[in-house]
Amino acid sequence: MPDRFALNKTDLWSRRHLLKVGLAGAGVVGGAIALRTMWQPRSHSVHIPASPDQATVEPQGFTPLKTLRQFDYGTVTTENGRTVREFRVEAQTTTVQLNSATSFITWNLNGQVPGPTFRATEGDRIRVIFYNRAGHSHSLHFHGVHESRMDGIKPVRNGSVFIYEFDAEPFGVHLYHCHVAPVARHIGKGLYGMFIVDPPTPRPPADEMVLIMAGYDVNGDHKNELYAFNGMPHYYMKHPITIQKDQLVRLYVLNMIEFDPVATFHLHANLFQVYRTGRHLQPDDETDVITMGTAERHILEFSYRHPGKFMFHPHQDPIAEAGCMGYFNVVDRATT
Ligand SMILES: [Cu+2]
Repeated sequence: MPDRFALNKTDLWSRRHLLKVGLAGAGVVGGAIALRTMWQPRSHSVHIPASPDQATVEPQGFTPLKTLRQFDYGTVTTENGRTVREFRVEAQTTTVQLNSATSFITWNLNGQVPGPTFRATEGDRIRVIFYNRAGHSHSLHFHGVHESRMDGIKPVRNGSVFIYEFDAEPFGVHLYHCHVAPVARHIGKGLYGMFIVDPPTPRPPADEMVLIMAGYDVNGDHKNELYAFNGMPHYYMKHPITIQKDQLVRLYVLNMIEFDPVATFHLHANLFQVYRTGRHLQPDDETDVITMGTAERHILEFSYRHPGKFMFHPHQDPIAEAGCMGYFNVVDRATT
């Protein structure tokens, strides 16, 4: 991207400034035809059981439930007959209380760790307007296929904007993260998220959810002292994820743990179909433990025959016991 897109203004979101850099005509600020589709559920034919636990908002200001079932489809416009999805994200610095004894300064997108789950269909044009207000240089490096200048390895200075634009390809489960060195530190402080590219023919309806595993090095010793699914240690132990008996669950799972070479994902009392990197429409494997290196991700599909509470966690048990562990609460529809 040319340097003219690197700005140093405080009101960069204003239409006036976007016009100045010549982006309004390209649909950057949207228009009458723009359709905001943030947080839409993927399918209306799926029953998501209500759960009193899931209404809980953690006092520290962000909640893992935002990551679990919310997908950001961007602001949709059509340019030259083609779907363009525009996402606006702001890098911020936010202090989060990870537990009663540990507060932690995160670097994050839009005040949430993990960042929003961007979602598109293969072939869409993606435009990510990245405004860095976090106080340090950061960047957004997307996995997937794109040209070199969109690869996100060039730091974006604090107070500047960079616009990443590329095609959503290939379909599958991808991710994005800051690529400023030391990368483990920038990821460990929260600058990462999932990027889902749906196949042109959608997958069958399912209760879709995102679980991202990550670690927190809270004392700077290059080891993780705490771990979490979707940002908050032990959250889904205290707030089990309610799911419907006999209904297909489609889990988009990502290992974003730095410093530990691998983590597994294990599901209790069940097996799941594995779609490696989400790259195929037929499962590659069926198991109950899958091993993932850092940045590996898959689609896992399963349903439960029996009601009750069932754990999920990495089988590296110290990782699980330091916060990366949770429950599914399987309920009959009649009881919800
Ligand atoms: Cu960074």
